[in-house]
Amino acid sequence: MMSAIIGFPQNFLWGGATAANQLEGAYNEGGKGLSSADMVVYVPKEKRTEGHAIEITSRQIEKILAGELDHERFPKRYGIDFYHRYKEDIALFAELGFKVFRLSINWARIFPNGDDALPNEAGLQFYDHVFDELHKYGIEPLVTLSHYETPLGLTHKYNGWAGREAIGHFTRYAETVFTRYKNKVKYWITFNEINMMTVSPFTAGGVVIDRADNKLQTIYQALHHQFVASSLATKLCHAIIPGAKIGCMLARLESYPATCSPKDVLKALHENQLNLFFTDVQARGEYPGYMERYFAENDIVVRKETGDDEILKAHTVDFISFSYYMSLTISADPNGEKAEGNLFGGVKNPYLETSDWGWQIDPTGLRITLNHFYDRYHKPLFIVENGLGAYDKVEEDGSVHDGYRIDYLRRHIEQMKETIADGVDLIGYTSWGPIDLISMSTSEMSKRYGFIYVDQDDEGNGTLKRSKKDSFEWYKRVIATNGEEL
Ligand code: BGP
Repeated sequence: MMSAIIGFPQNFLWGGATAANQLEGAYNEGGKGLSSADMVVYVPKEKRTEGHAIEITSRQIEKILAGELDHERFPKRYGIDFYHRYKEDIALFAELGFKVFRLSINWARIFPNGDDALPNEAGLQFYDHVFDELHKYGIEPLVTLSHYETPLGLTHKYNGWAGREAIGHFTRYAETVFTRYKNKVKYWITFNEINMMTVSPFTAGGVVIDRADNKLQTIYQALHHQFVASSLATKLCHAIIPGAKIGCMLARLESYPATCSPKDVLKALHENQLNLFFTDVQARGEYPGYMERYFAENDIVVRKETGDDEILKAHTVDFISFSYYMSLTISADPNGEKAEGNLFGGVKNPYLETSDWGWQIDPTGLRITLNHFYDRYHKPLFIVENGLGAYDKVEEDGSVHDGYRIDYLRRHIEQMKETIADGVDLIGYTSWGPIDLISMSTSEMSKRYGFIYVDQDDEGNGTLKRSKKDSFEWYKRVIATNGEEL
C-alpha cells in the first residue's frame, strides 16, 4: 500500500507577514511622500458607521491637506515604528526561527509622488538595510510591491488606479526595486488582496470613488489596470532576477451554500466565481467567460488596449498566494440572518464560532480552499496571511496568555498538514502580524495578531516596548519541529 506524504516538506517557508503602512511609521521621514494609507483617520468604535475607516471622500482628502483635520489621529502614519526599530524586531523574528518574512515596500518611499523623475535614494537604502538585516539571520524576504498604499500624487493626477497612467508609473517602480534588490529578494508578490478593490477602492488603489460616475465600472477598470501592471511586473521580475518567483495575492473567501437548495448552491457558485475571477486572470492569463454576463448585467465595459490580452496571457504568476481568515456562507434568501462583522458579508454559519470582531473561524475551510485552488490552477500555493485578531490582556508580570491564538493557529496548521497529505503543493505559511501592528480595517491597535506584544493603545499611547506572548514559544517550537509539534 502506498503511504501518503505526511508532514511539511523540509524547505517549507515558515514565517510572518506585515505591510509597511501598518508597521513602519515615519510617514514623513527619509524623503517619503504621502500615500493613501496616510489619509486614514482613526474613528473610535462607538462613532463608527459601516465602512467608515476604509473609504475616503474627496472632501476628506481636501480637509486633511488643508490641515483642517490636524486634531485627528492617523495611526497608519505611525505604525509601530518599525522604521526605527527594525533591528530589534528582526532579531525577534530570527529567534522565532523564521525562514521567511513578508513585508511590503512603501511605493511612496521610493517614488514620493508616484511619478518623480528619479527614485528617492534614502527610501531605497532603508529597504537595503532591512533586507541585509534579514539575511544576517538567514531569513528570506517575501516582498509585496503594493500593499494598500498608493502615492497620493497619483490619486490627485489620475484618481489612482482608475487612470491607465498608473500602469507606467508602477512598472517603473517595480523595475527600480527589482534592479536594486535583485541579489537580496527572490520572492515577490505584486498586489496584496487584489480583490479588495471591490470593497475599498481607496485602500486597494488610491481611487476616490465619489469621483466616479459608475462605481462598478471604475472599480473593474482600475482592476484591469492592476492586472496588466501585475503581468508587466512579472515579466520584468523574470527578466531582471533569474530564478525569482513572483505571485498574485487574493483575499480568498470560500463560499458555502447556506442549504442544499439548488438556489443557494448556485448563488454560492456565483460568489465563488466573483472571488476567483482575480486569480483566474492572473494564473490562467485570461478573463473568464462568466464575467461577461456579470459585466453586461452591471453596465461595465472594461476598456482594454490592443495587446493587453496578450500581456495577461504571456506573463502569468509563478505561485498563488492568499489570505485566509474566514469562510462565507451564502443564501439566496434575502432575509437570511446576516453574519455581522464578516468583511465580505454573507449569512451566519451556525457551525462556526466567531472572533471578537465577528469573523467566522473555519480551519476546515482552509483545507477546502487549498484543495480547490490546487485543482483549479495546479500552481504552488502560499498562505501569506492567516491569524486571529484578538484583545490581549497583559498580566501584572507583563506576560500575555494567548492560548486562544495558539488554538486558532494550531487548528489551521493541522489542516495545512492534511492538505499536504491530500497532495497539494503548499510552499509556505506566513501568519499575519507576527508582531502587533495597526489594523487594516479599523486602524485599531487593540486588534492584535502578534506573537510579540507591542505596548501601544488605540489612542497611540504607550512605550512601544516589545515583549513575548505565550504564543511566541509555541510558534518557535512549531517552526523548529517543522510543524510536527503543534
Ligand atoms: C488583510 C490585509 C492586512 C491585514 C489583515 C487583517 O486583509 O492584507 O493588511 O491587516 O487583513 O485585517 P485587520 O487588520 O483588519 O484585522
